[in-house]
Amino acid sequence: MSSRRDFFRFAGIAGGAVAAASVSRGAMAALPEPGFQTGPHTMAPLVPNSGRPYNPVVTLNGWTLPWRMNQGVKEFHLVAEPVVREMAPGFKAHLWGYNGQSPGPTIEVVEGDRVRIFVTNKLPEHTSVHWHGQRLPNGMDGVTGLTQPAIPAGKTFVYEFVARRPGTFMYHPHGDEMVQLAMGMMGFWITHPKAKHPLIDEVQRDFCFLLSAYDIEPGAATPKVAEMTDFNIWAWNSRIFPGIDSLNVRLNDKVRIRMGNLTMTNHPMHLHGHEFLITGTDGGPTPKSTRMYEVTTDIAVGQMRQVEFLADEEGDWAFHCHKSHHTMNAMGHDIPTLIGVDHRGIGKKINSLIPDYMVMGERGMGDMAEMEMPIPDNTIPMMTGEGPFGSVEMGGMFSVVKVRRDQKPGDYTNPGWYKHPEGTVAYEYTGPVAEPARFKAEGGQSMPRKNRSASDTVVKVKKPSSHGGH
Ligand SMILES: [Cu+2]
Repeated sequence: MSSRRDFFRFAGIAGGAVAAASVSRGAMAALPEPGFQTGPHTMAPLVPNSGRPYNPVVTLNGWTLPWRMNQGVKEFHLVAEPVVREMAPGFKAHLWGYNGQSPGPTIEVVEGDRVRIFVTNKLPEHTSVHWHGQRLPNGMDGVTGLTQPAIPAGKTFVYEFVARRPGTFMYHPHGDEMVQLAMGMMGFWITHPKAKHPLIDEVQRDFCFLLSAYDIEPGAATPKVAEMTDFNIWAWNSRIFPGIDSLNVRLNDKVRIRMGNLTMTNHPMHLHGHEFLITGTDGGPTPKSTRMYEVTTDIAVGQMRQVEFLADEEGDWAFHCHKSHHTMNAMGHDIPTLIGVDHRGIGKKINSLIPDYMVMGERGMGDMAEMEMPIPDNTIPMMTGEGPFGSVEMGGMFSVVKVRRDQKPGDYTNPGWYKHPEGTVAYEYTGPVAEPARFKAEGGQSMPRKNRSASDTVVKVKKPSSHGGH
């Protein structure tokens, strides 16, 4: 966590040559100054200093856009532009985003606020902004061609509406969507309740992030935008583990996590060590009668979900997408399963022909996290992250909820690794190991086969081979 000041640069829009060409100097002076962010760090919550009060959220590896009040209207300024996003240390992607980063800044408002958003387009092509999930006048819905003309490159458009219902929302372009979403154009929107709401509890920590996916070839920096299914970068707020900050909370805090899915597949989000309730969906807060305790919730494409739990177990709790390929970083997928194959000697022979060749996967692929393979520049290893007990062997959509007794209220700094009390960590057994008794008699089927084949068929599992749906 860094102070907001470190990463903010407030830039007068009049300095931007592209924007200046489209709006007169006098009009420019009337625009709210857009805040910009240059780093991928989780910024401290932006406590409102004007307008109605609320408890601000913390955007994981992101930030909240400042606003100005103009005669009772909350004014924001979004600048759509090419950005460089550090997705993890050592891996930078050339994306499109808003105000210096992808995703764009989180917009936080209060139910009933009249909101005016200036959108300046500094992209090489037209765009628009759709306010995903909001009730608003049709002409403010941001669908290029249907509800408005596209915002041409270099121009500034204005959106204005009242944030009518509290909840968790997103924003993204609705014009050349395939390209612009694949390039990282998206942001979070939160409408806080204007008063105590029977279905919205007070929480001590309120986090949010967007699920996004990219197809970036190892060694490249720009996503392939025509990809439909074969993504290789699975990100939270355009960050991948170990580049995703931990969610640091105090023991017995009530914690809310808001997520939105702008990838092209669903993500079953799974929290260790606690059970959560789904307290919000696309339609806002959920009726209490619908709430069930879960440890995994699936978020479909285009959906928002908010979950809440009492962080009453100390420790470092994994929090991740449960599709195991989504907790991996870029890798080649056209590899056969080699588990159980005896490679002795083969590697040496191939090395005499191809010096960098490594035999991989004969005992599973966990070793790969520790191998020092030659990889192209600007490529992150497919799974990594050094924990207190070795490699975490994860990548992609993975982070850690750190629950600590001595975390101060309102302190979001990383407390470091959990110090497990003596005798509470799984350990190696070194005594004698007896062969376990196994059931040997035939049977157990509800419908026994009439004629058994002479020999048993043993099926071998093949993983992971080439597959398109990753
Ligand atoms: Cu996933």
